[in-house]
Amino acid sequence: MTDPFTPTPDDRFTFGLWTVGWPGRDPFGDATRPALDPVESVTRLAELGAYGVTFHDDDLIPYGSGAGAREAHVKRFRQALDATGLKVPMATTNLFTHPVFKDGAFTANDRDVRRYALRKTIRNIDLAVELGAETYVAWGGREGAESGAAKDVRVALDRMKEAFDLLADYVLGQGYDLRFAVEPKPNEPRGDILLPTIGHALAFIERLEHPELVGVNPEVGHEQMAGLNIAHGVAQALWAGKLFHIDLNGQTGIKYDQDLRFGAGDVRQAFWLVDLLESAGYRGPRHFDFKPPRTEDIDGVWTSAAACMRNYLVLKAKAAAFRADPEVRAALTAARLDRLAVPTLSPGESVTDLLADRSAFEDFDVDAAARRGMAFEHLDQLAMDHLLGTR
Ligand code: 3MF
Ligand code: MG
Ligand code: MG
Repeated sequence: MTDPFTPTPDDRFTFGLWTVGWPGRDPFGDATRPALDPVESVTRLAELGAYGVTFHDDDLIPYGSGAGAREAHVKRFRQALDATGLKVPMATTNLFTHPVFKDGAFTANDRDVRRYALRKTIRNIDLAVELGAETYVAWGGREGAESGAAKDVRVALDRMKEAFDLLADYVLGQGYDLRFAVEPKPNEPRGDILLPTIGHALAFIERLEHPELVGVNPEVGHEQMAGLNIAHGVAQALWAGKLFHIDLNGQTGIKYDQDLRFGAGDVRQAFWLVDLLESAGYRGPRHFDFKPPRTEDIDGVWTSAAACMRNYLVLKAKAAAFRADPEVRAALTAARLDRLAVPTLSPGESVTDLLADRSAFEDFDVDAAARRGMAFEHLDQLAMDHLLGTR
C-alpha cells in the first residue's frame, strides 16, 4: 500500500535554500554541518516530493561574488531546476547578515545604507523574475532597535513606506508580474523589530501607494513568539485578501526563535492553521522556513524536511476527517456557528428599525440568553480526538 502522506508537487510544498542549508551555526556554537550546495538541495528536495525552492540572493550567490562567479552560480542552479522540474515561486533579499545592516536596511539611520539596501533588493528582484518568482518576500529582521531614542519609529515608517513605494514603482515600470509579501516578526535579531505582527503589517500596507501589490508572509513561529494565535492572524490576512505567502514551522511558546519543523511546535495551532488554509482554499505555496536542529547530520536534515511535508499532509487529512464527521457537524450547529454567519441586521433594516425593535432590548431576556451554554468543549474535544487519533 502506498503511504497516503507521501508528498507530490501538487501539494505545493516549498523550502528556502537557507533552511536545509543551515549549517547549525548559532550565537553560542560553530557550525555542526558542512555547507550544502544549492544544487544538492534542489536535487534532494525534488526527490522528497517538493514543488519548489526559494532563496535569498546570498544563499545562491555568495556575498561579494564577481560578475563571472555570479553567472556561474545562477547557471548551475537553473540547470538543477530544469533537470528536476522544481519551481522558484518566491525569492527574497538578505538584508541582515552583513555588518553594514547592523542598524537596518530600508530604515537604517544612515541614508547611504538605505540606498545600498534598495539597490541590493532591486538586483535580486531582477533575478527572481528571471527565475519565475511571483512573490518577493521582505523580512526586515534588522529594522528596529534595542533602545528607545535610537530609532524614531514614525520617521522610520516613513522610510519603510518610501522603500516599498519605490520597489512597487520599479516592478510596475519593468512590467513584472510580481507581488511583495511583508514578513512580520516581533524580535530577534533586533530587540524590537518594526512591523512586529501580522496586524501591524496589514495596517502599514494600507498606507502605501500601491497596497494592491503588497501582502503578508506570516510565519507560524513569529506570531507564537509574541504569544499570538497564528490561525487567527492568518484568518485576518485571508479576510483582508492579503495572504500572499506563508512560512510554516514550529515554536513552543514565548521564547527564542526555535524554527522547529512544521508540526513539532504547538500541534493544536498547527492543526487549526492547516484546517484554515485548506478550508479557505489558499492556493499559494506551503513554504517551510525551519531549521533542522544542529544535533542532526545531513541525513537528519532530510528526515526533518520530509517530516515538515508529512506533518502537513497528516494534519490536512485529520482536518478533513474532522470537518466530514457527522458528530462534528452536529456539534458545530449546537455551538451556533451557523448563526454567526447570519448578518446582525436583516436585509434593508436600518439603525432606526433596530432602535424600534423592542425584542432587541426592552423585551430581550438578558438572563435567559446569559444562561445558554455554548457547547464549545464538546466541539473542541471532538477536534482533540481527531488530532490524537482516537476518533
Ligand atoms: C527569520 C526568517 C527569515 C525570513 C526570510 C525571508 C531567514 O526568522 O523567518 O529567514 O523568512 O528572510 O523570507
Ligand atoms: Mg523565521
Ligand atoms: Mg520566515
